[in-house]
Amino acid sequence: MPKYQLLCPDLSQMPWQDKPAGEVTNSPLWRYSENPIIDRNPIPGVARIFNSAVMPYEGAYVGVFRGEQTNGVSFIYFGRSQDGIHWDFEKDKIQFVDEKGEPFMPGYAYDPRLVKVEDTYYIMWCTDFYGAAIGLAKTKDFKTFTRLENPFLPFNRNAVLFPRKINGNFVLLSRPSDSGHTPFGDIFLSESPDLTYWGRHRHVMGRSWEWWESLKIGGGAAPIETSEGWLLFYHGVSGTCNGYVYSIGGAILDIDNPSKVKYRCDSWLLTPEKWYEERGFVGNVCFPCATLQDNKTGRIAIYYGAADSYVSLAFGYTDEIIDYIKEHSNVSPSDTEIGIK
Ligand code: BMA
Repeated sequence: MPKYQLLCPDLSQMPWQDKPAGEVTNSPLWRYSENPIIDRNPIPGVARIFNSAVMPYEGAYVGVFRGEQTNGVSFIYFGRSQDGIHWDFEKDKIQFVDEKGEPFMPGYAYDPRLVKVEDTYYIMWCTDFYGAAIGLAKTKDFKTFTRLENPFLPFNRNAVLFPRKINGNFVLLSRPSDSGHTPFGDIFLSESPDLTYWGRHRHVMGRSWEWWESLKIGGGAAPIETSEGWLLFYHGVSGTCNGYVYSIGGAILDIDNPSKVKYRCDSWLLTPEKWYEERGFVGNVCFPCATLQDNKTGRIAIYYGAADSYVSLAFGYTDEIIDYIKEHSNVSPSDTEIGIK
């Protein structure tokens, strides 16, 4: 019986591989031995798929994938999988329409997240709104993708919805930024009753004194509801003399008031170490965008982009991840306050 409960449906057939015996990993996570699961040139005209999100759907899996075309511009592509590991992609990018059914395509789209709230699936991505901003769309059938109004002014990235309303409102994490490669950044939270009007903005957590996340941080996978709070996998960036290094971090947010951080791991949970993370279009990037989890076993699979070139998988048990975050927790006064000034 797991110590901490995952408040999510069973997903006993989710991708999984046991922890390799006798390996020092310095983390409660371990990598899938067959990584990367999506290699280069996965679709005609698309050079790389990375930073992508998946979801269980009708007994199998669907996903929204960042496909960087051979002209260097990213859009979102739709894929299906029977096992969550081997993916079939649609050849054309997702064609978004507006609420009247008219074409409403972004100029570019990258780093999609996919979250189900009630009976609807939402996609959030970084869109072109006179500069980098948050794009938002919804679908119920993965056939029609209806793009909604952009929730925020530019510049902003790394939006991810919570998988249920909290105190009656939709809640979205985001990371205000600049128009370029953003050498700063904290995670904020905003609420909306209708996904059109957003407010009650709160600071959740900032870059920390820990060197691995001292430059900027950004939301990653949709927060996972557990008996201990919202388990958040996010990315933390270190600015080294050789460029940015993106690692995966972990925190636990208060269940009713998620702008309060209960625990925050002072050490990364996964950092670039394998060839497919260190070497690629942009080396030294582990960028989490989605998880799958099973409440019976407490298993979690993390989907992360590797080196802006591949999609990879890491695994862990909820109990071990939460215990590790608690044992290595270092929360600052700005993490634990309500987040408004
Ligand atoms: C960020 C985003 C991510 C990317 C990362 C590293 O600014 O653009 O898509 O993975 O940089 O290049």
